[in-house]
Amino acid sequence: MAPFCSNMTVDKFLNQGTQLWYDTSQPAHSRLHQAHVFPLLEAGPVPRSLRPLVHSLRAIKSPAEVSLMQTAGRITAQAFRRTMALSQGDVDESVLFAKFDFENRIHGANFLAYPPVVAGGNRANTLHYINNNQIIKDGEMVLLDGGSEYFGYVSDITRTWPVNGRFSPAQAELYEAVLEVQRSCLSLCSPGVSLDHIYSTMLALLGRQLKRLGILKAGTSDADVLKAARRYCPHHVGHYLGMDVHDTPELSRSQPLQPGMVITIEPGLYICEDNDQAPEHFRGLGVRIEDDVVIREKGEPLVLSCSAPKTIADVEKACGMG
Ligand SMILES: [Mn+2]
Repeated sequence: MAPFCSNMTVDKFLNQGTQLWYDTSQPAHSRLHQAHVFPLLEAGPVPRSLRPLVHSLRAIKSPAEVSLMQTAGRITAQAFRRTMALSQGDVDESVLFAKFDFENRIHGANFLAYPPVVAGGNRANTLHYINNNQIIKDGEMVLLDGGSEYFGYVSDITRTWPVNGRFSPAQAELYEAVLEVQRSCLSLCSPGVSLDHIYSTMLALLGRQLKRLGILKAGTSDADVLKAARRYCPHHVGHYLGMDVHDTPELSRSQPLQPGMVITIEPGLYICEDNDQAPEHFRGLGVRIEDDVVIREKGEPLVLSCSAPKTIADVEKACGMG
């Protein structure tokens, strides 16, 4: 600290044309910043934050990092399987929450990566619902968005399933629609494609499904279909994943994906129970399916969450294991 603090040293340092790296927007020590650093910086050139550079380094995972994320994904996928097996008609969200937490930890996760969403019935339509304390009725679905942390790296997976173990025809129809879109989005996960591009594809595909399901009228204009898709899925298709759940936020989602990046793919359709535009049998249903994906140089992306049941047959089978 001492030599750096003298004005002379700073001037000399800056006169050499050296770039000063310092994060003025988020200083590590605010009192030190106020008292000592800020006065020195006022006169000098604008320092640059290292944050964007660190984020672009963090975005590309080494094989060792991928392997930690693979373990996080495997543990959480297994926790989904066991939580599905426990579900039954009329089950408390808190029971599924506790089971999911237990299964992650008992299989080696350090802790849950974030407060999970355990949303039964119409509560699935509240995006960040984390009360997780209501009864899920027989015949309703539960949306569980949860992830674990494994030695600094996280998973972030969502599955939606009927608590009584059998999809009703309407639930199955909506679920298949989201699953089809999710699969198409997964197939786009390759180098050179951006998250924003996958997002616009998702909106177009969801729009087509909304028409097919009769939620939108056949003659709806393309512009209105897109608008409706944004309304029925009011979140992005995914985000970068790594040490944080919403990792490297400095990194734009419009930049092309590169091998070694890890992202989530999580389309959803949410139809509130008070939506009188939608056919009655879909009201109160909300479905999201989320996987964690490693971008690879060639071929298929590596899906870290692939062992979490996803097809209707696999989900119903997992629910029947209890
Ligand atoms: Mn996510």
